[in-house]
Amino acid sequence: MFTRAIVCPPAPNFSQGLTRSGLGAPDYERALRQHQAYCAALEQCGLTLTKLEANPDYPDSTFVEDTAVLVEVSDGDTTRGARHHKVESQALPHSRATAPVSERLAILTRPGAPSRAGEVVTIRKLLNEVFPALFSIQSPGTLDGGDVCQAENHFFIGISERTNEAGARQLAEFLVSQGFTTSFVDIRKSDPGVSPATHSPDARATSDLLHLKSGLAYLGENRLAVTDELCERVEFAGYDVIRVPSSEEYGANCIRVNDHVLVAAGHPQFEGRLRELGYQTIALEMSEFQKMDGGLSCLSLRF
Ligand code: CIR
Repeated sequence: MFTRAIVCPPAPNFSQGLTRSGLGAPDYERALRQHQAYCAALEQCGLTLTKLEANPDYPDSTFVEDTAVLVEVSDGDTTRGARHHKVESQALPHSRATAPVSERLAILTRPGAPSRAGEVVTIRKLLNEVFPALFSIQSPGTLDGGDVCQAENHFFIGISERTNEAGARQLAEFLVSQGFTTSFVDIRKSDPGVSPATHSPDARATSDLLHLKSGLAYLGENRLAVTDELCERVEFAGYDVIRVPSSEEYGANCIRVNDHVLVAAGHPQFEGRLRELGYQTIALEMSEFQKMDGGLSCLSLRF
C-alpha cells in the first residue's frame, strides 16, 4: 500500500523541456490545473504528498519519476527471489501489509538526457531524509525511472533511448542482490547495428515509446496493461494482459494507487475494460503533459 508521494509542479518554462510528440506547446496554466487535479487524485487515494518547488532550472523536473526507483517491499515477504514472472499469490496489493519506510529500497537514477542529469540533486536530498541508504546508478550507466516497472517481486527494465545496457544491468544486479527477479525489455527502435540486450531470444526492438512505462503498467493481481505493439513480447507471458488498442496507446501509462487506477482521460475502451474488471478508475486530463511526452506515472514517486 502506498502512503506517500513526491510531486513537483511544472515550472513556467515547462514548454522548454524535451519533447518529440509534435503536439504543440503546452499551455502552462492548464498544465498547472491538470497537475493540481493529479495531486488531488493521489490524495483521494490516501496519499500524503511532498510537494517540491517548481524548478525552472530543469523544465522537465515535473516528471519526478525519472529520477528514482522506489521499490515496493511487501512486509514479511519470505518468497522474494523464489518467484519468477508469475505471481503465486492472488492477494490484492492493497491487502498486503505495508513495509515501514526503513525497509524500503530506493535507487537514485542517472537520467539519460543530459539536460535532466541535475534533477537528481534535489531528489537525492529528499530521499536521503526518508530512506536509510540509497543505491545510485553510476557512469557509464544511464537509467530513467520511467523504464522500470515493478510487478510484485519482478522488475521489467526497459532499454531505451534513455536507459542504456550498463544502467539496466547495474539496476538488475542490485535488485537481484536484494532477492528480486528482473528481465530486460528492449524498446529501442530497430537498428541493425545494435544487439538487443535482453534476456529473451525473440524480443524485438521496434518500438517508438520513450520509456517502457509509456506502454506498460502493472495493475496488481498478476495483471499488466500493455500496448498493442508490446503485448506479444515473451517477457509478459504468464501474466494476464489487458491489451491497450493502438488508438488509445497513451492510456497504457496508468497507475494503480491502492484501491484506484488513475488513467488518462479520453481512452474509453481501455477505461471501460478496467471498470469491467472491477477497478475503480479516476480519469485525469493529461493533455499538457502528453505534449511534453509525459504520462501519469511520471508525475510522482510513490512509496
Ligand atoms: C523527457 O523527455 O524526459 C520529458 N519531457 C518527459 C519525461 C516523461 N517521463 C516518463 O515517461 N517517465
